[in-house]
Amino acid sequence: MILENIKYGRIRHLTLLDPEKNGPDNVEGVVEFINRSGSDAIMVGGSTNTGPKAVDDLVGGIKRLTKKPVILFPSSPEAFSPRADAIFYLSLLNSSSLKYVVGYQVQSARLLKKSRMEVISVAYLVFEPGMTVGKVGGAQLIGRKDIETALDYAAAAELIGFHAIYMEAGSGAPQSIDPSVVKAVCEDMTIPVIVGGGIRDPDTAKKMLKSGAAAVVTGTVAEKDPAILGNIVSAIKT
Ligand code: 1GP
Repeated sequence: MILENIKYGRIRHLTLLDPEKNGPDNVEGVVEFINRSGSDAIMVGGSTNTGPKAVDDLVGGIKRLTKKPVILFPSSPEAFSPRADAIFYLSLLNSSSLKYVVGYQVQSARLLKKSRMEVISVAYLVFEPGMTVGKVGGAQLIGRKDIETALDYAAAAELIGFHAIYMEAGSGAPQSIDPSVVKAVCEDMTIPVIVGGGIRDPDTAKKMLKSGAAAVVTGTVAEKDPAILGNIVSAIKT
């Protein structure tokens, strides 16, 4: 079970691959780096609407190259592949658009119930600067140091019954969420907290885990500087 593995520290680092930038024909190099780095799982998704073919082709391509679990991180119900091991069933709690809070969940629920995929319900919280997901998702961005608002959302996520929380600053963010916010939220939570967006060096990644995050996500480093990916994963695991 992927959720259990996140909860009990067996999945501590996830690498995000965007189907818009990666396809079955060019993914070999990056998956080789992921395999070598020791990253524990691969998330497939992006902020822009990606069709099922691009997602399924990428999942299939990844599956041929690694045994690591593949988790869908969908921008819409279209971004689905039955070949993935699990899906982050996202509710963007701080979106001003009902579609991202619950509409997409309603559209995909029956299909997911029928599939044999592990469905992990995730309260998705987008912080400043938010980048593309902040804009596309209509997020009322939470300040990167705004502990009180983060605690409000996280407590609501726990009481509503989400399996996990994903707090992120947006892919490509120049700065991650402040570790003080991660610490305050994690101290108050019984469900695992995953952190991503703007994490580009081993020190920041380690700080997130020391602050109580169950796992961190990196995307941009795998595309821009795969060598750093190995350093980040090593730092997390020591
Ligand atoms: C986005 O956290 C991921 O959900 C990846 O962010 O590309 O900034 O690493 P980066």
